[in-house]
Amino acid sequence: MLEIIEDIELQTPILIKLGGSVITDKEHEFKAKEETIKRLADEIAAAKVPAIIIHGAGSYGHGIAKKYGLHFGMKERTQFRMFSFLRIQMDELREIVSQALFDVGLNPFPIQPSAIFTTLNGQVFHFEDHALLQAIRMNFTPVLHGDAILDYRKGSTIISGDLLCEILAKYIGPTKCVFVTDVEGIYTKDPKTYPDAELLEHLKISDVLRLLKSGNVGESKYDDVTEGMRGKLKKILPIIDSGSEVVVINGNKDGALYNVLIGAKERGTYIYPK
Ligand code: ATP
Ligand code: IP8
Repeated sequence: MLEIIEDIELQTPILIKLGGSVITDKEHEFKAKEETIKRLADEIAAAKVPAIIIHGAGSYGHGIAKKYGLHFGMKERTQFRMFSFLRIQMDELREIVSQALFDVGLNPFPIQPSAIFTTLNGQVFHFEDHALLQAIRMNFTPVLHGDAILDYRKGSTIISGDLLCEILAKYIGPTKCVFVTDVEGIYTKDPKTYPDAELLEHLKISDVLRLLKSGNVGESKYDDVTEGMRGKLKKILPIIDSGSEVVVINGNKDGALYNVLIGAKERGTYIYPK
């Protein structure tokens, strides 16, 4: 008879959101940036911290979701077909990320979010958490991602990796949540459009609320059904509320993720609970 492993002390993992803007080429549909993914995997392994990896969709998901309105729901035959197609693409991207983590010696536990979450009118209705919790207890590195989800009322919805960070932060209470994107953090306005935009290195909740009101934090220029950096900021508020520190950094910069994971100095936006 096997001993049941369920009473191991839970080591609080750090949540790492690998943005679709870093791990995929947003100029070309279904193109992963495999070298960047390998380097980020290397940095995660080198930091030797327990982590949950949540990745975005980038060019594997936002284009199809937008074209077929899968974030609004499903009524037509083509949409059902495209829902399946999008799900397969996300499985493929998750496999690339998981394989990279495996190759650097970690033990990834890939999880398909659409198999453990359902929604009702876009709100999470059901979350089957047992395998995820057990994977954390057993020191696996869970890998989840933004996904196309079955919705009891609308047929389908899209949940972002950022929303998964919010849900898991409330659930697990990580000390830190790191958002890895293609810019160095949150700026006074979109740095890709405005060269005079300034990086905001330290933010409090009141600053985040002010930024959201200002309308200066938006989407990238590419297809995006989850509100881009603005959507991220909205999810960051409840994450901060749950007591976790939030950091936004540039994943295209060598060593930035490693530095943040080990608590070394790194350029980025730091948002604190107090
Ligand atoms: P995905 O949603 O595919 O996972 P991601 O999480 O990596 O992607 P995006 O949603 O692409 O990130 O958001 C990052 C983009 O947000 C940047 O490339 C930038 O152009 C845009 N952006 C808009 N406003 C701001 C701002 N005020 N500060 C920083 N970035 C901004
Ligand atoms: O890239 C979106 O997740 P995100 C998921 O984290 C899909 O916003 C399938 C578009």
